[in-house]
Amino acid sequence: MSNLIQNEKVVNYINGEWVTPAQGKYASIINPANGKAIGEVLLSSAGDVDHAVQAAKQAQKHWALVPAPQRAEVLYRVGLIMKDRKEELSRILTQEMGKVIEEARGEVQEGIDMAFYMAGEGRRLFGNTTPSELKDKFAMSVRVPVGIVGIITPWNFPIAIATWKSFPAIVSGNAVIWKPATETPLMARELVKIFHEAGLPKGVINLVCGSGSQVGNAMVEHPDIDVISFTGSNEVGRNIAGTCGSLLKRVSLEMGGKNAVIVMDDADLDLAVEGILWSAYGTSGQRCTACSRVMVHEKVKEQLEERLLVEMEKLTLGNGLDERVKVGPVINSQALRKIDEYVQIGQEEGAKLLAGGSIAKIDKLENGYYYAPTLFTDVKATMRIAQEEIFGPVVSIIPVQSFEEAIEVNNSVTYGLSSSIFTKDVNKVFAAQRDLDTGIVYVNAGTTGAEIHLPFGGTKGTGNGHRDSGVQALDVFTEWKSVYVDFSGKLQRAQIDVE
Ligand code: UN1
Repeated sequence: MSNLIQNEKVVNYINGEWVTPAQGKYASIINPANGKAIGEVLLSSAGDVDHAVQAAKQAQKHWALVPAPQRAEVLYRVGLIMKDRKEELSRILTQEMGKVIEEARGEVQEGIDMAFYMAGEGRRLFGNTTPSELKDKFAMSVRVPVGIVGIITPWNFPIAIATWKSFPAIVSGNAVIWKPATETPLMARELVKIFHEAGLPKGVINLVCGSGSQVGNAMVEHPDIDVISFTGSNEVGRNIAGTCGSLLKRVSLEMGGKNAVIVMDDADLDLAVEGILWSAYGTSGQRCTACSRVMVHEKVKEQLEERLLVEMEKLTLGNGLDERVKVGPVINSQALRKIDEYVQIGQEEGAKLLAGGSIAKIDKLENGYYYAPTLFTDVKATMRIAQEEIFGPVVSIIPVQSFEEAIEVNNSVTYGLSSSIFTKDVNKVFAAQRDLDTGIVYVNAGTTGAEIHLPFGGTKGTGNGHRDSGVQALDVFTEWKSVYVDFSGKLQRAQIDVE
């Protein structure tokens, strides 16, 4: 295999320059496929965040005055460079995060799509014109940038999620401070290098690497960061929301899911099996949208289980750089332990283990973090394995007796990101899309695979009402300004001079 990464050092990028402190602490970057260090990342402090914010404030004043179509051209060039470098970026992504190369290519493609989509937005950024109550008066509302945007991104989609947030922020005239996950700073560095090459003015994006407790907190608390956009765990998200609430700072949160596939008795079972496997074990179950529950009608339960088990045999586990591998490692040893703990919990709760259920050892890769794709059945909707986000390759089959019960079980969790139903009954299709309490609903497909030009996010504990990607992402990064132009030549008083 060529182009293997080693000895990389990721530092901060502030005001258009890579900043290497004379003294600084670093954390190792580990390839989860074999547990080997491939580089190190700077652990920054609150002072570094402030340095970046000062640079961003200067830059933003000018950037906001660049016409939006010109700002968009930078994103267009970003998209072209990403497209040229797609294979190289995908290989870095697999080595840093572990997802299989085919999925890494898919993730980079999401970023490319987002670049071209948001580049187009530079020629729209639509506002509204609205008739005034008064004669010879023009009324409109326009989007204006919020100012300084803080984005905090996770390791599971280190480039796609960063593009969902930074591209709309940048095209709408903001400057960005970006804290990537400490597990995946190499992808962040690559995206920043691409911005640089595409001609983004200095200070418009600033990368500050480090931990959530240092860098993340400093960003959330910084008085000059106007909005925080975060994707990550529910626990961290709630803390961020608390602080932002007390500071009256705008915050957009995306905090995972407990996503389910419903299989009705009239479903195409082969299709359902494919959909479940792809959404459950793809990315080793480490997508916010991953399928971790299957509500199957009892009439087809046994058939579905049999077919799932046959197909699960074919899921080769291993290093994602190998094109034949279907399931890669999980991110690190803590994740491996957490998944294993949940499997123990499931067994203690009385769920029946049909497949997997253990840490996998793979020849020559014994230090990688592999978990065997795991399937439980006869799970009750109230069990912890059916309620809590595991973020690993573990699926719970919950037998149900009716469509209504399936919907109820789907909606019984605290999360509301994605859901899916396999059925041929058009009435159930329309009822399900209405009644499933999630931000994303799929019919005759798994729970993963959201497209970037639609809003991404969910209900209940998944978020706080904002959306990533789609045109709706602009709402996170812009203020609405209402503008009234009176061309009557006299003072007209609204609500009073209306006769
Ligand atoms: C995530 O796991 O946070 O819909 C993002 C999907 C991908 C994005 C997932 N397009 O599965």
